Amino acid sequence: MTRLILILGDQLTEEIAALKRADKDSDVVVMAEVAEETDYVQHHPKKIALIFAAMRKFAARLREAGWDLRYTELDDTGNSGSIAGELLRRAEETGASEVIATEPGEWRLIEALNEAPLQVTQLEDDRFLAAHKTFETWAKGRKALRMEYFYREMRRATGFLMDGDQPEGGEWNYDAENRKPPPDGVAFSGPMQFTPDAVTEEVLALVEARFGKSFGSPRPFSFATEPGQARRALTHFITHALPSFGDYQDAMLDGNRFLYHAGISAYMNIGLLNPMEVCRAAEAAYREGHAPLNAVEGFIRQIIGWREYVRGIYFHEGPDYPRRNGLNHQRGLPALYWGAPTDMRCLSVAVEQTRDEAYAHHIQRLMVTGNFALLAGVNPAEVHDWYLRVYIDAFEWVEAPNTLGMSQFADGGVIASKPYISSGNYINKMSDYCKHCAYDVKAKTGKDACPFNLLYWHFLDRHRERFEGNPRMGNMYRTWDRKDADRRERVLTEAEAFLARLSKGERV
Ligand code: FAD
Ligand code: DLZ
Ligand code: SF4
Repeated sequence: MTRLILILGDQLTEEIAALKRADKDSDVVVMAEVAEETDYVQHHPKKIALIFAAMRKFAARLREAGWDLRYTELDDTGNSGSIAGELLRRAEETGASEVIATEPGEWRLIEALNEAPLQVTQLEDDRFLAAHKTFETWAKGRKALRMEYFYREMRRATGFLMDGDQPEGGEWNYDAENRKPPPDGVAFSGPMQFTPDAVTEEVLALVEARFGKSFGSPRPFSFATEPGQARRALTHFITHALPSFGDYQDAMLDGNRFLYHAGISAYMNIGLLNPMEVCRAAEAAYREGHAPLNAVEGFIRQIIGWREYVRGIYFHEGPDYPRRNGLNHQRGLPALYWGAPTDMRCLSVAVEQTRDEAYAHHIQRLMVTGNFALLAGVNPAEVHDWYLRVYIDAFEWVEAPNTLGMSQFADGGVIASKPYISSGNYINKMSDYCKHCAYDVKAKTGKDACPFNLLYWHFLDRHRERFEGNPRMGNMYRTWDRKDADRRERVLTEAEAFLARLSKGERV
């Protein structure tokens, strides 16, 4: 009996669960470019181009390997516009009534598949190390679900950087060595770039025609669109950047968009790279003496720690997670997030490179765009929508916990034990943005005062009830309370004036 095997645009590997369960002689593989997926948020055009190009090439590889594969292009007549619709169409065409899928990474699509009038089995996505059951077992009975403890379990489970049952070098985490300010020069020219081939060019023309009005442009396009290229990009990173990844992980530079970051998140998220192979390559670099322990431990922690942990949280917390607003923030997203001119250099750099590259590295996302939105009290649903729209690697399972949990504290502290907030001082220490800024990072009040300095105290003051008792924040409140009353009043009044200008859409 023919069954349909569904492969989604972020499941592009021969190792995907549904395909491993399929029978080449009798089953039919279904892949579809559909408006429901391109339009549920207005994705960055580079993301759509990457997914379509990689989908088309994956489909070609499967056909070559002998699969009966039905592929719907976005412009095909008869395209029903949704994944469920395409499954129904292919079911009628082939006589199939059963679908084998791999569980999607967004509740929205899991629910759509559950509601489809077909018998759909959703298999667990075993590209991830922690199965749902593993995460639930770990989470059960814990008061707080902290990444660090989950990460140690993953280290033990994988054996990465283990020396028997002890962590390599005696410590689980070498972050204390990883907070160096930006270097004078960077000896890495960024992720490997690839010239688009005919398949990618065709997709780029389609994306330009259909999504030309979105934030950002599909061209120039230099991403890997097949596994061989993604592996070369990984090797390029391991060879040229991994040794310095740890030292400069938190640094930011005005003229350098990637520093020593890998630029491989999208490849892992859509199936071009397997996360375990990435970690194996990093560990080998350490064992061969090519990269130091602080760099390799930090890198592996991002993947088997943070990446697995945020996915665990997304599924553990349930479909309402993206709608949480624990601090009741209601401000609309400022226009500067869509490129409206701003005098704040850190924000203009982060937003400009986001538009150009569909990429910003972690500290830019967390401590510049995220920090500002949190301090300004922007509605987390709007912040979530922005992050899901603008980054090439954005899928809700990873984007929502990072945005709502880690960055906006909107989940009430499930992920973070305290909000990630900072004044301008932190940005000044970790970047060279302030040197080129119209504001003065040292000024605490007055017309030149860095807005982060005003908003930082405003945030603490307006959320005193919520955070004063937090043991990790007591010092901040003591510092605030030591300032004389006039000074506090002045900071708050200037912060209010700044927020009022922001709300009116004035240039800030
Ligand atoms: P590197 O800095 O080189 O790190 C290596 C790898 O570690 C990454 O490729 C990524 O797979 C993994 N990683 C690192 N940090 C995290 C993290 N916090 N969560 C999950 N994986 C991590 N990552 C996404 O993949 N998709 C998103 O939509 C996304 N949204 C984010 C939103 C916010 C507000 C924040 C603060 C972070 C977000 N991240 C997201 C995490 C992180 O910023 C990106 O994974 C990273 O910047 C990707 O660039 P890179 O490959 O150069 O990473
Ligand atoms: C992101 C995306 C886009 C833009 N387009 C498609 C598509 O046309 N067809 C498809 O199968 N997948 C696409 N995707 C990826 C899905 O949105 C993704 O599988 C879900 O968001 C779950 O992670
Ligand atoms: Fe950003 Fe303030 Fe520094 Fe300007 S002075 S770059 S606004 S932190």
